[in-house]
Amino acid sequence: MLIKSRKSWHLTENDVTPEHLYLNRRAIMAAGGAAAVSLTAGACSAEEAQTGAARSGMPADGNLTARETGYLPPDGDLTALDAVTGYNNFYEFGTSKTDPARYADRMTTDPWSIEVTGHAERTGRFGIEDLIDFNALEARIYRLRCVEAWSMVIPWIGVPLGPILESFRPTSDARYVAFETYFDREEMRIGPFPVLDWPYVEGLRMDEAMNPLTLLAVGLYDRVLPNQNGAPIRLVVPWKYGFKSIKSIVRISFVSEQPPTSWNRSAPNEYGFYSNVNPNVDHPRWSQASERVIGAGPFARRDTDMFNGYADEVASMYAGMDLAENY
Ligand SMILES: Nc1nc2c(c(=O)[nH]1)N[C@H]1C(S)=C(S)[C@@H](COP(=O)(O)O)O[C@H]1N2
Ligand SMILES: [Mo]
Repeated sequence: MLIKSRKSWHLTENDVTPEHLYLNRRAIMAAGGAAAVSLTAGACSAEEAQTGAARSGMPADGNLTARETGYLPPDGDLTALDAVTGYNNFYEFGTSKTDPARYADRMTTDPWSIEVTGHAERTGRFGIEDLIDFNALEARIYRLRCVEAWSMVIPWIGVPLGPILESFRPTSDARYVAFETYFDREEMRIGPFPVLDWPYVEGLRMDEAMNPLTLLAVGLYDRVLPNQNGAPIRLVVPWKYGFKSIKSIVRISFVSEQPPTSWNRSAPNEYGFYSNVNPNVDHPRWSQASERVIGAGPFARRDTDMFNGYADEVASMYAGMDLAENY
């Protein structure tokens, strides 16, 4: 697949951050087009990663190797790593954008398991190492568009959610998939006045969950996910507002009715179940027509794209639906 050139690929000798190693890899991919490369400095081989693996199945050194499949480059530069990991929404650790980077380290992420329940033939508790093949990860650049009208372009590493859901053999009663975030009052910063009801929950219609764009991410920028970005495993649903991309998942349930979602519960007139990015449907308190580009200076903005730029891949799922009604 051709990759658009980005000015941030022009590297200097001083560029030694993971971010630049990542960009360097992109430049090499663009030039040579190798199928699978590990260019993270010090990345170990698959065997080494296996033997050095912690209980979670994650490579002990935190470096991930991913194939360049299903890679969808949005227009615009990658958001710098320090913005991706320093400007976050993870309300369990506080409501300020810098709280997650300061406090999410307290969260225990190893070992990690996900409980699978509901309308499926295969249910139970699965270790992350049983769900994710760390030797078959994909790298995908997606734009994350927050409902608060800002966006970032993030190189994610993960696996498509669909085949994982299939492996549980959902029955015909499974019409939606519900997700739940880890919750621990000691490790998280839960104040006396609940901003949201905990644990954080989200949901997708079955076809949305199975859409090839829907990613279960375990890393970004060639590294395992930092806690503030939803370690060790989070959803990325690129055509929906960021809050649908639930972090630190501990439960997946196959359900027959549309499941409750945390933001919809807290303000149903502001946050719907679908929450597809739509520049034509304003939030009751602000416009969704454009967005702030995080990490590109205080005035950098761009027009918001329908379905966040992924209309070709997802618009057909909503054919015939009134998107102002089903926001
Ligand atoms: N558990 C949980 N998941 C969450 C959130 C949260 O507060 N708690 N915030 C959401 C919102 S509003 C956004 S915009 C994205 C932000 O992801 P990022 O910090 O990795 O950029 O995470 C989403 N997932
Ligand atoms: Mo968000």
